[in-house]
Parts: sequence; structure tokens; C-alpha cells
Amino acid sequence: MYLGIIKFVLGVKLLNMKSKVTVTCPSNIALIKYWGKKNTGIQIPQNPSISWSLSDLNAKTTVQYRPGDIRQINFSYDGLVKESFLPKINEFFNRIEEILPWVKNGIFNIDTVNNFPHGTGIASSAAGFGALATALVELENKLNKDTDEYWNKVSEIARLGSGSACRSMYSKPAIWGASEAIHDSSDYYAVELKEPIHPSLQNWKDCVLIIDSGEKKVSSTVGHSLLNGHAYAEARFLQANKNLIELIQVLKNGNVDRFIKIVESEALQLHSMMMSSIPYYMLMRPNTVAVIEEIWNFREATNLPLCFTLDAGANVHLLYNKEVESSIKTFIDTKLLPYCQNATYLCSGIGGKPQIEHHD
Ligand code: 2P0
Repeated sequence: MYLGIIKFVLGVKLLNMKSKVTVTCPSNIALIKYWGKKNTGIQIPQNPSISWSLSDLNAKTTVQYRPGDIRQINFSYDGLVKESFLPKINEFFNRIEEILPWVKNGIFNIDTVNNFPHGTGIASSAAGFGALATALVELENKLNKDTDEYWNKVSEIARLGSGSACRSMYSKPAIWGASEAIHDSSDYYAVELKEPIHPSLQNWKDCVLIIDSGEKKVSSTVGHSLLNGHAYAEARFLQANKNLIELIQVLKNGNVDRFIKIVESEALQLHSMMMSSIPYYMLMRPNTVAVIEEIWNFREATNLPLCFTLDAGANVHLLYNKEVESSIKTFIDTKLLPYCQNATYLCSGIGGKPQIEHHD
């Protein structure tokens, strides 16, 4: 009899569930970098970070769910079964059981595809886990998409897949990590900057110059762990906190010179931390340095609003105000392309958030 009651209750609960959803989620690029995790939980950042979503570089993920007695996950990339991804996805599902208990059981058919190639230094895990987290919250169908509660939940779930993924939920700059500068900030999920952005920093673009499309030399997990016991770690975390507070002011007051200085300094600090860890790594390649110098020379000669940032790799993100796009395109094509592998670069608008499509 008890079994009957349980099945009835579960059945009622499942009536609320949706069964198939597709989510397109952008990647993001950090302006203030997350590098280093606390050991007080899963993916808890040592310092707050802030990022811009990359509206044109995204993952499209479809999740089909059917109730079942045990959990079974089938994963494919663009229609091709990819068993190698399963350990990470299974670990993710184990981590999120506390927030979404219904994922303990059932059949999950997951297919994902990125609209950018692998090895471009664009955070595919951020877009991928952002899309998967949104899809799961949508399938549960309990919260209203127009609420902070909904996006906080999506962001918290995405964080448990990949830390930086929790920042891919917002069109406006996303802040992850508790900071005195943002009253609703949290170590558990990202929030969007609610105050208006100054017009001079509203309409920027990001072109990723592909210097080296090879495998990452250091995984993110290893990279973050290099901060444990690092001689300069505490100073770095303090600096990131200060930079975040100033960058938020700058986004509001439109001081482009300070924006450029903070963003470039953050990129170089990230790489300095890797160069000064034990073991140490050099992720920049000679052409990374050459491109940075070209950017500095061009900026000095033209005074145009552009700067660079770096992820944990050799490729260079060139950020610029869209108003000067034609000059930047000429600059890239004449000066920077010779440094790019296969003359490749990928450009994106800034902004964008998960887009949801139901199949019910
Ligand atoms: C960031 N990065 O803020 C920094 C800057 C790369 C350089 O977050 O272990 O894939 O999944 O939490 O998010 C890359 O690390 O690491 C990253 P996990 P994640 O975007």
C-alpha cells in the first residue's frame, strides 16, 4: 500500500515536470579573474570575479527526460555518442542532487553542440554547464523565469559543473563571489550588476585571436589548485577584491582608461600567478606577447578604446568599443593575423543569456 501511495505522490509530482527542452547558453570572459578555490565546499571561489557574456559564442543543449527507477545518462555531442564526457556529467548530477532531488532517478538523454571550435580558449564548459543547468531547472518547472530566485538557482547548479559557468546567466555583467561592493553577491551563485552601465562601456565586442589551438597545458582543476599554498596567493586575492570594487565603479562612471588598466592588469596577474606557482607554467606563447605589444602600440598611436584580456591559455581576447569596429578590423587584418594560427579569430558581441525552447 505504501508503495502505491509513493507512486501516486511521485506521479502527481511528475505531472508538473516537462520532458524535453533545448537551451542555448553563451560562454563568458572574466574581466576580474576567478583563480583559486576555497576548501570549504564545492567550487567556492577565493575571490569575487566579474565577467561579460559572449552573445555569439554558445552551447546548444537538448535534454530529454523520462522517469525511471535508476538514473541513466546518455550523452552525445552533436549527435555522436561521447562516453568520455560521462564521468564529469555523472559527477555533476551527484553534486546537484541536494538542490534537485528528482535527478537521482530517470533517463536523461543529453545532446550538446558548441557553435565555436574546440581549442579556441573559449570556455566551452561555461556555456555547456550553463545550458545544462538551465535545462534542468526548466524541466523541473517550479520557478518563474522572471525572478532572481530562478536565475540564482540556475547559476548555483551551473557552478557545481564548472565555476565560471555560473556567470553565463546574465546579459549584464555577472558577479560571482561575495563582495562588499554588491549587496546580494554570493559565493554560491552569480548575480547581475543591476545599476546602469555607462554608455561608453555598454556596447563592446570581443574578438578571440587564436594563437595556439592545442590542448590546454594545465587543466582548470590543476590551475586553481596551484593557488593552495602559493607564496603570493593572499596578495592576489586582496588585489582581485580591490580591482572588482573599482571596476564596478568604472562600469558605472565610464572611465575607459581605468577599465583598460584594470582588465589588462587582471589578465597579466592571472598569468603571473601561474608563472610563480610550484610547479610553474608559462601559458603565453611568443605570439601572445607579440599581439599584446601590437595592441599597446596601436592604442598609443590611435588612442582608440581597446584592450586585451587572457584566459588560462595562449589566445588573446581583444576587447573594443563597437563604435571603432572598422578601425579594429583593419588593425586585426593587417597587424595581428600573421600571429594567429591559420589566420583564425572569432568575434562576439557582449551580453546574452540562456534562451529556452520547449518541445512539449
Ligand atoms: C575565470 N578561469 O574567471 C578564470 C580565469 C580561467 C581563467 O574560471 O574547476 O573551468 O570548473 O571551477 O571555471 C576556468 O576555470 O574551473 C576559469 P572549475 P573553470 O573565468
